[in-house]
Amino acid sequence: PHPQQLSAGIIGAPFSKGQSRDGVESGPDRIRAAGLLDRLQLQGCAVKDYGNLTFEDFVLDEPVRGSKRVRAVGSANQRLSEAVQTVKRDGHTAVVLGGDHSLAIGSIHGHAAAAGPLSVVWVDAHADVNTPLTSYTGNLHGQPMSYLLYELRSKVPELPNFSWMKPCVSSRDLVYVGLRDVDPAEHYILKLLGVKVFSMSQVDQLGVARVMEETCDYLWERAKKPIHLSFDIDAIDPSVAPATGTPVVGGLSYREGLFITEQLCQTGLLSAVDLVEVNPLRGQTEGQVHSTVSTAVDILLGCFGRLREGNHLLDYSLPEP
Ligand code: 6HN
Ligand code: MN
Ligand code: MN
Repeated sequence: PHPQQLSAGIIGAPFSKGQSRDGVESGPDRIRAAGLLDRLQLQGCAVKDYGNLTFEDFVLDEPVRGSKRVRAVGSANQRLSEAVQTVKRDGHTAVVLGGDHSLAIGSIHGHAAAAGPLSVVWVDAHADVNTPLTSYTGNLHGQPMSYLLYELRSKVPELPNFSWMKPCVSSRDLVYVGLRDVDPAEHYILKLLGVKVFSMSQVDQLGVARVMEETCDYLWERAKKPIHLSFDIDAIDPSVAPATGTPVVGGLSYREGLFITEQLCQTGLLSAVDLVEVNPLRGQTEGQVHSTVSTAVDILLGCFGRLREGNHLLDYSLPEP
């Protein structure tokens, strides 16, 4: 689709309690300050900014089965789910600016509640499919997919403030791209469920073009469903996107990252995007922060039709001499 046929509904989700590093809550404002809205509008895309969500504080939020700040994460994601449902019912492609990746719980839940069964493309260095019982860190941002997958329902204990949500994604409708730091239990789960994974090894072997071709073929084998792209900035190599909480060497290049968005946009099925884990406090220099934030902006512009070959508005006409 042409950018002028698209509209973005932007939700800021300044939430950081799915992990332990300060700073990721300033992601939404930094991404806006880098000109996201203006640049989307300049490429012809309609934009509505729904502002930043606010989240409930929990004074007593003791670990549950080793997982940290479960009540805060559950409550924040309930709010996010409702916000995403509103954006989808208003007819926009939803954009969730994180915040940490635990936000995918509410984002994907709300998207599915409004749009029905989804395909999920998860671009990340990590699989984020630990259950509360397998996590080494107790951080919820390493767990969201385990809450969302039907197939793991019986493996996830009941948690406070999570009773509003039910799994809504089938493991056959999930594709990972960019993995290179997967915990043993996560690897076991991915093999057990037969999840489609294009780790960095497959990106090296096939090239990003084949990876995206096979991603679409695989997702469309059964039906063309709306696509939810959950993009963790740490999928991109830390030489380009260092300002993030859990950087891992050997990641996607800037070009591979953009190519993924160009291809997904061209499907015409992209229905919601998360851009998470931008943490300005994790950059060692202002240059590192800038590089990370501007990569995040470019990824989002790619999701809304920006092409590296160039673009022009539909009603463009050459000036007459
Ligand atoms: N992220 N596998 C590790 C954990 O804590 O479970 C890392 C998770 C990283 C999560 O980057 O969104
Ligand atoms: Mn990650
Ligand atoms: Mn992640």
